[in-house]
Amino acid sequence: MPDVTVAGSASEATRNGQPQQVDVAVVGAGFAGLYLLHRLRKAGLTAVALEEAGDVGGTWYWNRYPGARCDIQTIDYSYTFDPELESAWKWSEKYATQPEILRYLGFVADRYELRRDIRFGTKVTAANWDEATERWQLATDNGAAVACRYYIMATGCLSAPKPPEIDGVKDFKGEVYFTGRWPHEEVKLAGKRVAVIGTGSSGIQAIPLIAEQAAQLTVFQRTPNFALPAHNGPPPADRMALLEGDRATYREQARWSLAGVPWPQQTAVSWQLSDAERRERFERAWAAGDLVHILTQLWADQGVDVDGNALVAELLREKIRATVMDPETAAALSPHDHPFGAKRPCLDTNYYATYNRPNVTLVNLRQEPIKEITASGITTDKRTFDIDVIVFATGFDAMTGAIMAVHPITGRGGRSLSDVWANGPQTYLGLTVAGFPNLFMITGPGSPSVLSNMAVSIEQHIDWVADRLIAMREAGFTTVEATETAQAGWARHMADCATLTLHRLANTWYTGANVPGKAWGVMPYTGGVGPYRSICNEVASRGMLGFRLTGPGVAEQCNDGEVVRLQPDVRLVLGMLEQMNLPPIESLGAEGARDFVNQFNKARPPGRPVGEVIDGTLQGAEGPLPYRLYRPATPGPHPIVVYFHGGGWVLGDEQSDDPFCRDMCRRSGMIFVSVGYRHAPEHRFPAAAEDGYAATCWIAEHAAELGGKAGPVMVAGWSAGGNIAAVTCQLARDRGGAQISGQLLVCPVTDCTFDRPSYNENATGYFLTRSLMDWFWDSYCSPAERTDPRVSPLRGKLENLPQAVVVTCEFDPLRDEGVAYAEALAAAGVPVEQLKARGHFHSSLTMVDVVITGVSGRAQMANALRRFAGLPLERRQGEEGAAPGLTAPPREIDAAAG
Ligand code: NA7
Repeated sequence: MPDVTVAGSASEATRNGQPQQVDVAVVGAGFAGLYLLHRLRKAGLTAVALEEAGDVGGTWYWNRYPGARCDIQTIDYSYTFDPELESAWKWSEKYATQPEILRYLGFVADRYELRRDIRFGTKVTAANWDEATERWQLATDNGAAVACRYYIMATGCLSAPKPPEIDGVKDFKGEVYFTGRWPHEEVKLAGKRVAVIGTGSSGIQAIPLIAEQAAQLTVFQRTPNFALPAHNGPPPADRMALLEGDRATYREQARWSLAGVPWPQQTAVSWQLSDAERRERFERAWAAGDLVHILTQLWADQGVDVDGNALVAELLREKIRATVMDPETAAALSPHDHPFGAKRPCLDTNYYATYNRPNVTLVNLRQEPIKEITASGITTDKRTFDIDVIVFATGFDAMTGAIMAVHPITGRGGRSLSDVWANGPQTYLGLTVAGFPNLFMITGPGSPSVLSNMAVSIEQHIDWVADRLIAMREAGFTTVEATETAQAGWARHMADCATLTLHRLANTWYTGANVPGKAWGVMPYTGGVGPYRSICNEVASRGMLGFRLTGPGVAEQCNDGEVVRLQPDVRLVLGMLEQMNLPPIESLGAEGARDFVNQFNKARPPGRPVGEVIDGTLQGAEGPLPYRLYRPATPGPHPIVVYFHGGGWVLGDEQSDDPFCRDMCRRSGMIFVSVGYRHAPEHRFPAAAEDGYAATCWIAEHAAELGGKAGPVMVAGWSAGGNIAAVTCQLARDRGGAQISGQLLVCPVTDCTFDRPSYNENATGYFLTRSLMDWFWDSYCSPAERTDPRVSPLRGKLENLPQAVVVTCEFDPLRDEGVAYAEALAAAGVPVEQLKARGHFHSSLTMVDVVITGVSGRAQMANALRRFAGLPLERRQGEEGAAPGLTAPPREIDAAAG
């Protein structure tokens, strides 16, 4: 397709030397720029797109290297805004080639006559916010400047190629190509000695085709990547049937899915499946040749848990070993330094088999880094390669490069975006930046973008922005700007989401680690497309939460705040509970409530395997009580933790916190004995407290019989169980009973008053409600009994109690009484550690394998128990955050070249 030259729209302005005046200026005419023009035009806004290339296409204009294809199935990687467009275009392949995608974008540009508003061959060289006129002033390298109300970066995430950072590139006398800037003319490689540097998606797509042409191909690999055969061909019949069966539903499901492609949510976790079942699922995914499938459909823990992920990674490495004949080459091609999916996996056609060709050599830069590029070739630490052509497939300054590095953007008060982002990109929703009014980014850092089907994310972003501009026009607003509060909240939410996934455990372009000196951080939004969409909708429905809006003659509007304060998985859990529209538990009566809890618990993921689980009977205060013992798989004897389950003294039993007990047993390496104490209303105060104390004495006396270490025990409990654990410590001290070396109190009930702020702030909406607590108290105690320290331990004597860890959750009615107890213990001279779980609710830390962001909290609790028992602390990869919500620190990327 011949390139189009500068469109006519700027010519008049150019002639009279005036800036071109438009409502909206857009940078880029790729997937995003084209749809923007269409949407803005439909909204009655004047717009111009400024595009450096000679035609539409964006990334698909530049990336013309051999083998370039999309890696999301093309039926999904398409516009969906117009059903007629969908029926007017048929993709010929499952993964279309670059020329076909470019033809598609040209077809769209023609169909909606978009080219008339695009100035091709035009680069923006500077963008300044003019406070006086409240417009962006853009300088360009071709034709008129532009003045616009709104400035929208539709620059893509992978459009600023990264310099090769290898000494001597300029000295090389042969041909040099970059995959991201491939020539339009045919590149002849036949009979030549070709080097490819880089084995990301571009390298992996190009290498097999280059190998077929070149006399000799040498691949210089720094980090091996996981690749999956694309099994290209016509669009698969099963996916086509799904799409064509009900196109509207299919598209809608994509919009609310996690990755922007409709696949069901997996519920089975890896340890529930046998080796054969896992292999069967894996082989099905391997045969499907689909990244979203293999990344989401194997088992539920593959993307969030290092152990669940390691199982996939090993199956993939097995495939590499089975394909590549030379074991040394196979080993070099096998990734070991990152979880599968943490770095963008690739789709390939004959990639691994290419290394069986006699004309292909793999150079492992981890073993022999490139020293320099010379006039005639490439020299490593060990050898010299004579080369005619070098292909750099070295990637991009991703996500921020195209926005920040391409031209200076100066916002309010003369602040430049590069300064504001010097320590990493800061955005609100990935769409806007505080201090840069009326500036929007499509798929910017902080948006699901590259972790999603871009086509779906682009349409969502653009629809949201266009709808906001229309609403502002109707209300008379002319400026919109994110607040610092909202932006800081988004950064926190981004970090919380990143804790949930394994992306933080790899050095990749997602984290900026591929560009020397770039600030480290997970740049795309990892919370998923559907949750992101609902958050954007919430921002709009809550009066543009986190934005300041101004306009002539209208009062300023600023509904400041953070849109998501809950941990992302807590938000999902609470959202699901809300949708279930459950009756208040307290309205069910004790029996009804117990049935409900049993049913509810049946639906949760099972606990993980431990060494042994034994059910038995112990002696309580007034008779036998059941217990369940969890023993670690490691050799004993182990220290013993006496555990009291939650349930408001009314609900639950020795099995009801099963996943939590298993998890804590595994993490701490200790025996957990969960006690089935008596319940109210059948057994009212002080039955539960007395049982707690009696059970602890019995367990301490029978430690050896139970296979535990003789000596002091520890006590732990959640909610009302935390109350029993705290009370047990006071009784043991006063009555000279069991020796207790430490107490772990998770969201404990410590006092009978409801007047602390958390009881009002979190009275409803966070599962444990104020009225449920009211019912629990009424069931267990008369008003006169409530101040007794055996149920309100905060009112007891606190000196000389065992050291403690008190865990509280931000969105829990019990938060403040937990904090009060910790503070009172400290004031009484008891060594106490407080763990405050930000963004969590009452059940967060016990909902194992549901609230994944609770992992680091449980890791810290287990370490506290180990400290109580005098054992060394444990560190597991990916769980070392200092508090729930913290991301792991970056690791150094090895310098393998230059
Ligand atoms: P990627 O995925 O960033 O890959 C770039 C590759 O180049 C990767 O293997 C890098 O190794 C390697 N590289 C980069 N710099 C050097 C130097 N200096 N020396 C040696 N090797 C180097 O970019 P792609 O274009 O392949 O793919 C980008 C995305 O486009 C892709 O994920 C799809 O979404 C589409 P490293 O891993 O950094 O050690």
